[in-house]
Amino acid sequence: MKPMAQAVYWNPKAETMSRDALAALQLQRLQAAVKAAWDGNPFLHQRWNQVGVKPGDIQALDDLRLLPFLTKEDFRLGYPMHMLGVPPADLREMHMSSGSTGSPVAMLYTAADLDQWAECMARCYRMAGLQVGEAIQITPSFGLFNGGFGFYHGARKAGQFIIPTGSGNTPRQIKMINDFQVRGLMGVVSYGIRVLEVLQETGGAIPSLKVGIFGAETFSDKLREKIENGLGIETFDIYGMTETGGVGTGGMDCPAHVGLHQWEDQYIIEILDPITGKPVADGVFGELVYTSLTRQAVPIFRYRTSDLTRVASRQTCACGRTGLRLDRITGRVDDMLIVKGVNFYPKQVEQALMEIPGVLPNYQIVVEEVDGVRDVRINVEAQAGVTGFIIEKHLKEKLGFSPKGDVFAPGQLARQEGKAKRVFYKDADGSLK
Ligand code: DLL
Repeated sequence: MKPMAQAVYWNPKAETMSRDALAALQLQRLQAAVKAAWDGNPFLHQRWNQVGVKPGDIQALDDLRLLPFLTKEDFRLGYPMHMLGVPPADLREMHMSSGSTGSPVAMLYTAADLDQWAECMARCYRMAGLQVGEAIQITPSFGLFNGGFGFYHGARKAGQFIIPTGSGNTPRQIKMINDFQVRGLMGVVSYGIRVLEVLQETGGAIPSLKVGIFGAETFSDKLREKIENGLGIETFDIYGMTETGGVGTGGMDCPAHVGLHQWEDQYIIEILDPITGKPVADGVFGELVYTSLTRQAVPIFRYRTSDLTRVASRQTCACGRTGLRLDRITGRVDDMLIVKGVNFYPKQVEQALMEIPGVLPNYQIVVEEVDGVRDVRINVEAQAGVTGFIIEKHLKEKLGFSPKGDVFAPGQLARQEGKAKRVFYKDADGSLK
């Protein structure tokens, strides 16, 4: 018997639609979404009224630019339900992120919103080559963080065999992978590193695992290579955020690994100059801005993500998908560090560190003031033989400045559950914030 062909698309029509058809669908959905928000969303109605825009003004896709931006601050002020556009009785779930400042950002979902989220995620599962009935293990916590439930809702739709371990207890996670012949591991990037560390400590193996879908944090190509080689898997970079509706709503890379495929039938993507707010040309880095086309409870129009990327391509990909591809995320607009006149993002430090043989994936960037001048110290875990001098020399070559490098034995630097904190600020009393 001939083996059954692998399904590569979850929704072939939406994923391979011509760009002309896509643009027509986007305009039709945008006009309907603006009209629905004008009629049913008091927060957006008032905001648009203030700037004098009405639904009838949206005649072409470019007219989107008439609408004012939304920012994280709007979500913070809008907490808990001031941005709601449907009757509260229509709500079925919520998720929340606390962000670095601790002010909560809540996302509310109707049944249709949960289905839209699951649709985006189901596309990601097939794109990573996971087929009906294949086992996946979901390692983010099941709670307010959207990661656990987002992977879950999508996996229910896509028909995966779900092992919902949630976070923690890595030796048990490894046992479950082997016991249930898990093929796909879902998690935040740091969790991929954690599994690798524990396997290396214990000498264990996870031969059934073939795919890792990781996201929620930036990760350099070098770190990705270490995770892939160490675990013997192919990894996929999955993107999304609370405000767009959660993990997977911001797309993922396909097996060609040339950028994050966007779900343009669900969202309009803009890349803007973060300072002027004007569009930048394809290929130029800028701030990613999302408009949702199909979300009901808290639709977003021109939401400024603060994430930096650029349009990698609008051409049909080798995988046949037609949605535009974005570069993997470089960092956040507010993540850029300026030290001794040199600008850099934490991801660049990570890439440089991972190029040094013997340096392990757990590191800290500590910003401190020495005699009134801002300086940076890099703490890394490394195998014997790696010295502070080696770190300093390599970073000087790669980044153009020379931070102090402190080397720690494996396992000595603090670890967080969930997303890793990489950048710390040292207070006058020596404590790290
Ligand atoms: O982190 C959603 C998610 C969960 C994505 C699990 C992937 C896997 P938030 O907690 O709201 O949601 O954080 C969103 O995390 O604006 C980015 O700055 C960052 N981020 C998310 N995915 C990636 C990624 C989830 N693949 C914020 N690469 C976003 C880089 C990412 N940064």
